[in-house]
Formats: sequence, C-alpha cells, structure tokens
Amino acid sequence: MTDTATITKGNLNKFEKFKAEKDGLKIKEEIEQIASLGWEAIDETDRDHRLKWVGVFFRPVTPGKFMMRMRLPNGIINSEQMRVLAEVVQRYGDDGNADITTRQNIQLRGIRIEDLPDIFNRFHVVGLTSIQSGMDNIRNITGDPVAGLDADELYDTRELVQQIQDMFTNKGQGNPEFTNLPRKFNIAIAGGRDNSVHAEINDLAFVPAFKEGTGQDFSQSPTFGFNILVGGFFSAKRCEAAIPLNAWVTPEEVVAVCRAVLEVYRDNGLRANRLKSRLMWLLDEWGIDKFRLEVEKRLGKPLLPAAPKDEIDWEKRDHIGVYKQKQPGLNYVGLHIPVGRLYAEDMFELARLADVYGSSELRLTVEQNVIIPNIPDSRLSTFLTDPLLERFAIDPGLLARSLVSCTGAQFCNFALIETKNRALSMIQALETELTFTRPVRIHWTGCPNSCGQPQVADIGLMGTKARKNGKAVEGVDIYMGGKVGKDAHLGNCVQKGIPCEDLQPLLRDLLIQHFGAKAREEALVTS
Ligand code: SRM
Ligand code: SF4
Repeated sequence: MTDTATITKGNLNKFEKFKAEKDGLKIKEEIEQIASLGWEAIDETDRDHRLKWVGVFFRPVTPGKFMMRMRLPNGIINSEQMRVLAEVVQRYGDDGNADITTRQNIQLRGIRIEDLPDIFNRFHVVGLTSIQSGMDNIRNITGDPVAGLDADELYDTRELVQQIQDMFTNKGQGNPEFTNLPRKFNIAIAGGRDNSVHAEINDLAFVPAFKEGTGQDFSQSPTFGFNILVGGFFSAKRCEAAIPLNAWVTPEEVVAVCRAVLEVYRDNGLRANRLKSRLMWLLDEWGIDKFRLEVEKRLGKPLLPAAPKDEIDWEKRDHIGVYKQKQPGLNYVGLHIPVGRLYAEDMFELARLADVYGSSELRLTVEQNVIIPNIPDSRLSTFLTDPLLERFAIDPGLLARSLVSCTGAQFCNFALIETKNRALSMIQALETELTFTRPVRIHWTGCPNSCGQPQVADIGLMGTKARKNGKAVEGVDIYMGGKVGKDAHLGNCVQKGIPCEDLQPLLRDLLIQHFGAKAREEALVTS
C-alpha cells in the first residue's frame, strides 16, 4: 500500500497533494451527502477530481450535467444492464446520451448529481460498476471482442479480464491498494491472431505466444501463454508503442503478473511531473532489465524469457457484418454505430435485439461498435430484416465502417475542435464523391491527448488551432501510416495546422493517392 512517504519524490504536484490528503476512493462514502448538497456546493477538488474515482466526471462544458464512465470488462454487457444504462440517460431527455468508447466501454451523459445514489443502486442490482474508471486508476481492460465465439481464437480472454478487474477493484467494491497510481494505466489482453485490442498502445499488454519445453515432460507440444509488452501510451507530450518485457507467462500467471507490475509502478513510478508519469517514463529511467527484475521480486519468482515469436499474424478484423461462430448453428453480427453515439431509444432497441435474436448479450469493440453474439441460423434472416439495422448497418460504407472519433468539443473541455458530428458529415460527403475498394481507417481526436487514437489510423486527424486569412480557426494535424493487427506500428504526423474548412478536398486527394479511391465519375467511366 502506498503512503505519502513512498510517493514523495521531489515536490508534490497539485494532484499528488490532494491524493495524499484523501484517497480518491473515499468519495464513495460521501455520495449521499454530495447528492443532497447539489453540484454547486461540492468542494472543487471532490467535484473536478475525486468523483472520478467512482467514474463521475464534472463537465465544464455542460456544468451540472456530469458524465459517468462505466467499467465493462472485455466490452461485454447484457441486455438487462444495457436497459439500466438506457433508463439512466432517458431521464435526462435531450441532455442524456451515451458513447461507446475506444476502450470497449460506455460513458453516460447528462447525469445530475442528486441522482447518483439511485443510479449506483441500480448499477448494483444488475452487477454494473463505474468504480476506479477515471484519474489515476486502471482503465477498462480490453479483451478480444469475439472471445469464446471465434473458431480461430487462441485464448478466450473473458475470464482473465474479469479476474484482473476483480483483483484491482476488489470485485467492484473499490480497492485502495490501487487507487493512487502515479497516472492512468491501460491493460489489454489479446486472445486472437489479429490483435483486436491494439496491444501496442497499452501500458501492459498480453499477446498470445507458444513456448517450447515448458511442460514437465519436455517432449510435450508447445504450451500456450502470453508474451508481455509494457509502456505503450499516448499523451500530448509523447506517444510510444509498448516494448517487450522479455517475459512469457501462462494464463494462470497473468493476474499475479498484473498485480506485480502495478505494485512496481505504484511504488516507483515518477510522480513529480504529470507529463512524465506514465509507465514508459519509469522504463526510460530504469531500463527494461531493472524493471523486469523488480517485477520478479514482487512476483516472488523468476519470469521465463519471452517466446521467440508471438501469434499475431493476421490483419485486424473489424467484426462488422455476419460471421459464423465456433458453436455450430450460431452467428455473431457486428453492427456499425456511427461514432459510437447512442441515445436511450437506441440502447433499449439494442437490448431488444440481443434478447429476441441472441442470448441477451452485447459486445463492444474498440472501434466503438456493437456485436450481437449467439444468433441461431434459424433466426438470422429475420434478424437481418430488423428495422434497427437501417440505423446501425451491417454493411456501412467503406469509410464510415472504420470511422472512430473521440468526444470532442461537444462535451470535452480539452477539445480544440468539434469531432463526432464533423467526422460524420465529412465521411458522408467523401463517400458521395468517391468510390472505394477497401475500408480506410480514419480516426478523429479533438486534442493531442489522443483518446481517438489517430496514431493507429490509416489517416489520423488531431484537433489543433490553425490560422486562415489571419484568423484563428479550428484545424487538424494529419497522421498517416498507422498499422494495426500484425506488425502493428504507430503512424506519424505528416501535415500540420490544416483548417477544418479546407480538409475535405485534402482528404479526397489523400484517399485517391494513397488508398485507391476513385472519383465517382471516373469510376463509372473505367467500369
Ligand atoms: Fe481519454 C483524458 C475521453 C480513451 C488518453 N479522455 C480524457 C478525458 C477524461 C478528459 C476530460 O476530463 O474531459 C476525456 C473525457 C471526455 C468525455 O467527456 O468523454 C477522455 N478517452 C476518452 C474516451 C471517452 C474517448 C472516446 O470517445 O472513446 C475514451 C474512454 C476510454 C475508457 O472507456 O476508459 C478515452 N484516452 C483514451 C485513449 C485510448 C486508449 O485507451 O486506447 C487514450 C490514449 C492511450 C493512453 O492513454 O495511453 C487516452 N485521455 C487521454 C489522456 C492523455 C493521457 C496522458 O498520459 O497524458 C487524457 C488526459 C489526461 O489523462 O491527463 C485523457
Ligand atoms: Fe477530449 Fe482531447 Fe480526449 Fe478528445 S482527445 S476526448 S478532445 S481529451
């Protein structure tokens, strides 16, 4: 457990000071009182920061209407839970909505502070939690979105993801052992061959890998496990892909290794400067060998060296459309949710689809879309005629299909530009102008914090301030070259400060030059 002494390295910054004064998790006991006081009377540090320990975010853009960030391990939610979330946002009318996030998760908007006790009760009844989902805590753990469904999967990640969450949240009750990390922390487990979780951009990631000669009988066939990557992160100051820890673990060892890595980071991570506090900065200071040694000490045993290669050898799938499951006679269907935005009615309707056609389960993807699993062959054709599929398509346009966008100026005070609506209208215009032979992954992010992951995109657009005719206007920096799936690597900034109003023709040219798009008239002539 941390104490003020262990975290005091140099001068305490404002965040370290308030964490040392009162653990963020303590806010949990004060919810009733805060709710009865009303948002305007809340102590500023509690309002702006500590409430994030229970997943409640003050939104300066919409004062009095808070955001709630859930935890949905492996991106899985059932229809009953989805209905509870829908009921919560429904009560706020036009102010209420929800977003599927880039970590397979859901955020709710419009929340009034006086409703928190009732909302937490409702969450409790259906087994939902928003605990430790913001500030210096571990974010939603991502896992393979088709875990347990995919005939080609190497490992079903669901149970492990849940176990890790249970460990650091004390089964959703809150665990003060892990509520004062130096900074946020991202964990991902890949279970398939296509790295559907973007392992490379997590602080700690497990990727499938077989190891020879680890069984008691060395003639045994190779043993399944995971190679470990550490230190991947994006921030306004620096973006890095994760690096190998040179360690391989069996699935049974994953939870203990997570705990060991978190303890090392918690007790040794740099805390003086919040711009230099993510795990990679500690790895820089120590070197990977010392870090590995410290993890071994916490673990109480040596780590085996990494397997020579991992099993990520597919291009990344987006799961939109209809796919056979490994269970004979069952299918999963991926629906495209434009920029992840949902309204109460959509959420009720998605829950209905899951109940009527599937097994009452819904899955979320890091591309902000929904998968409905377990649809029997006999129900599939009726499912495909359901009117909801006109809104949430299974065969969207090739640009819309891969579009990802962060929250942007509508709700986020860090934003330098409006993102979601702009992204949608620009993609619509480009799909009208051009034809495509393959999807192009365009990611929008409203500021350099990179929540929309522009560095993993074919074309990444990062909000910035630009100038046009001597005036300050909304603009973007353009990133290209991000590669996902097999041989994933980050893209780079290729153009800076493009005014948003000049962006569409520029994107049009990029799509033609680099991604084989054709102008519609030209496509007609050549066909
Ligand atoms: Fe993020 C802060 C939204 C994924 C890097 N992020 C924020 C805040 C909380 C800022 C704020 O208080 O307004 C945003 C809330 C806006 C809102 O009202 O929605 C916010 N981040 C999001 C989401 C909702 C974007 C989305 O539309 O999907 C994602 C929520 C994920 C979740 O369910 O937990 C989200 N954020 C990410 C990712 C992507 C990822 O995890 O794969 C990143 C880059 C990866 C990483 O963290 O290494 C990311 N968010 C940041 C950062 C920069 C972190 C840093 O080390 O500097 C901040 C700012 C900060 O923490 O100081 C930030
Ligand atoms: Fe907000 Fe910036 Fe993150 Fe977008 S990238 S959600 S604008 S902090």
